[in-house]
Amino acid sequence: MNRIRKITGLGVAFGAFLFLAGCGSQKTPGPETSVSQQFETEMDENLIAVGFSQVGAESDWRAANTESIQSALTPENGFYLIYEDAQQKQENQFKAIRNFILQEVDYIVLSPIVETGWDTVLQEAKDAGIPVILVDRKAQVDEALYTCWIGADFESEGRHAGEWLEQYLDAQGRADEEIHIVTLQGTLDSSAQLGRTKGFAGVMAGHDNWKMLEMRDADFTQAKGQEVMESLLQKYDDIDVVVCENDNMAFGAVDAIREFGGSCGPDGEITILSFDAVSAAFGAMIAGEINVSFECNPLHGPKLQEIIKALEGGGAVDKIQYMEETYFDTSMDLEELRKTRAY
Ligand code: GYE
Repeated sequence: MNRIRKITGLGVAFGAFLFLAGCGSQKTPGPETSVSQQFETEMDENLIAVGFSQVGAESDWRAANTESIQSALTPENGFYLIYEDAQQKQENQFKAIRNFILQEVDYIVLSPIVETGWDTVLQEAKDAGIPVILVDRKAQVDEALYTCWIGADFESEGRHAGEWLEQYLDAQGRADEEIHIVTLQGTLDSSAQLGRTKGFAGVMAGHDNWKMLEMRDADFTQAKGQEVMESLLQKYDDIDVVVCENDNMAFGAVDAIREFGGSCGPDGEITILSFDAVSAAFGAMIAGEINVSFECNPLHGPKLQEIIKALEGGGAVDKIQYMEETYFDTSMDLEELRKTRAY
């Protein structure tokens, strides 16, 4: 593949950056070599071009995920990364992928916002001979349309949440009490939403006394989490448990409960279960606002780097690769644990 031709357009943009950076340090490119030519020369020799279509910037988890990938796929590590933020819209991801194909990148990395609707665009990437690596969320397509996927086992996260609640209620002597639950769901049809909902429902099926009052989409954002929780509090006066399918929605739910004059967390009336275990969730647990957060590891960068290097060397990679995960609750030494966390 010709790495000079494919990034010519980008070379101009990057060249402009070099030029500005050069101005700051009093270095300007010589008249005989344009900045874009300098960039092209560098690309030709060393760098693997990767187009990365990210979902958006909806949560702390997403920010940590973007940061991890951007700091792994650097020129120092042998990569030229083209990052596209889809702002939570699948159409923007389609556009980004088609642009990556036009630019003839070496690899496409895609975090699919939802699971469905990818057949056509991924077939286009395949026809162009560009390997696609799925990160974080899955796409329901023929396996031949992507090289591999890395991410979390969302269903097991949901199951662990259900099992945690079982033990928690048991320890409080509430195992046989009628328990009223609401769920703030993540973006509907996203892998994290589907898996967490399914895993929790599996445990719920074994408890006739657990009643799911309502499940509502709050799109993984704090603002939506707050708004949806407000309306649930107006509708039901007997909520015992809120399952928040990510930490940011949990932060919104806590705000709504407080504004409503209610209380939550280990010493409050409403038990809050959450997912991700980002740094701010440790803060919320330490402050006694939420009870537990199930870890979802966003640090995909190093693994992605390893996979691409293996593929470049002609090696095979596992089709499905899960990240290791655990959970954290208020019975633990969260101050100490927080110090060991990278996000
Ligand atoms: O839990 C949430 C983010 O797909 C695992 O997306 C990811 C989820 C994560 O917005 O915070």
